[in-house]
Amino acid sequence: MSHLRWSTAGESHGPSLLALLDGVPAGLALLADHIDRDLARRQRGYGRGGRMKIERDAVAIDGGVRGGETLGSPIALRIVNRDFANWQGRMGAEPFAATPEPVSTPRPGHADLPGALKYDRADLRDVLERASARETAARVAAGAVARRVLEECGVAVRSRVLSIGPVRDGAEADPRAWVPDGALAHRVEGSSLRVLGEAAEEAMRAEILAAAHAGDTLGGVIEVVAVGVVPGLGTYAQWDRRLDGRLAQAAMSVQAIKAFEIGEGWSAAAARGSAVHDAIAYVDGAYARASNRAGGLEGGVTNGEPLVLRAAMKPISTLRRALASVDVRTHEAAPANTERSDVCAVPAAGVVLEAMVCLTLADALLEKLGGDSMRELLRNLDGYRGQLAGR
Ligand code: EPS
Repeated sequence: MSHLRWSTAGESHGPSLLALLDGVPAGLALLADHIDRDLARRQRGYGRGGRMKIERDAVAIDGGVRGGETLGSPIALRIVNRDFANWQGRMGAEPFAATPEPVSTPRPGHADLPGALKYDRADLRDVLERASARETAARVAAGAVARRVLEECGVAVRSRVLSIGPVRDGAEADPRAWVPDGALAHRVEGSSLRVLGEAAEEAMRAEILAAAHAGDTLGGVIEVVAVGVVPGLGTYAQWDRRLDGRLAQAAMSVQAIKAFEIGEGWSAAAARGSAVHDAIAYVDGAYARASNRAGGLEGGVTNGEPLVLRAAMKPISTLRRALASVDVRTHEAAPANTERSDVCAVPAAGVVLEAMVCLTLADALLEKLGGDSMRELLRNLDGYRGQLAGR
């Protein structure tokens, strides 16, 4: 069972989005501002649509925190959807005075059709409101709490965009050089697309503009890095406790993520073992690796090297120049529904992936070290570090 349990609720144009987190130790300094910072990071990025001009995501902490410190009780987070005001009579829990015009032409690639079949809904809005990536705001809020736990334990999690459509950022960066707070991290945070290379950023912006003019959308690849992770999180002892599998589920559960790799992942499959595995040395009383092609995980267990994870996002499935579809009322051919949407949300997905990695790592850390309070968790971490020092 997870040590950090959490879930979200809420529809994209409903009154609010909610997150409930259970298992956060008591005594963690936590302010709404810690959470709002990540909510703001998620809203930025060149290529977002009109909705982000409406929303100004800010959290209300409705439970589990008193006077700026967590209590050890469930933490309840709420983000108001400002757009709800524009959806009166069409969204909300009360019966409607007049039946809203239904959405009846499913978008290829979205949950519209399979969701309507599964839940027996005639109006596809009943599906798309929850399947929408608006839900990721609640994940990011929950992830910001997990990030606070990790920060106290010396772990930093960051992301950068590696490619948008066919445009790749060739800038190489050792995770230790840009995480947590070096000049490179500032460059990524200041970039309109969360990329390192400035030339690549220009080319990516041009690509997004061209896709927008064509009524089309773009995906891309994101790298997430975690530094300061102790060895020994996760275990090879049982399949569902392996940290590689847990990270893969966390990443793959993010809307529009279609592929995931750890370390060299895909390219390792084409190389020989001698060029893939990271030779082990012992330097100044500690184990050391000259390379980190494993991405910080061996046997489903962290090995003390930075975690290096990559995820691929498909192009958003709401296209202004709609793809062919079928009206579910008549079965006649009809262009797919065209909700207002983003052209490219890859930078935002990077912030969401950070949140998912924070939640997964905080869970694994609490599994390893326990702790009802932060004092207990940090004492246990210290003890474990002491134990490792002699090895
Ligand atoms: C989304 C559609 C758009 C995006 C939305 C995700 O929303 P709307 O239909 O209201 O314009 O803006 O993303 C967000 C609202 C967000 O906060 O990220 C979709 O269909 O997934």
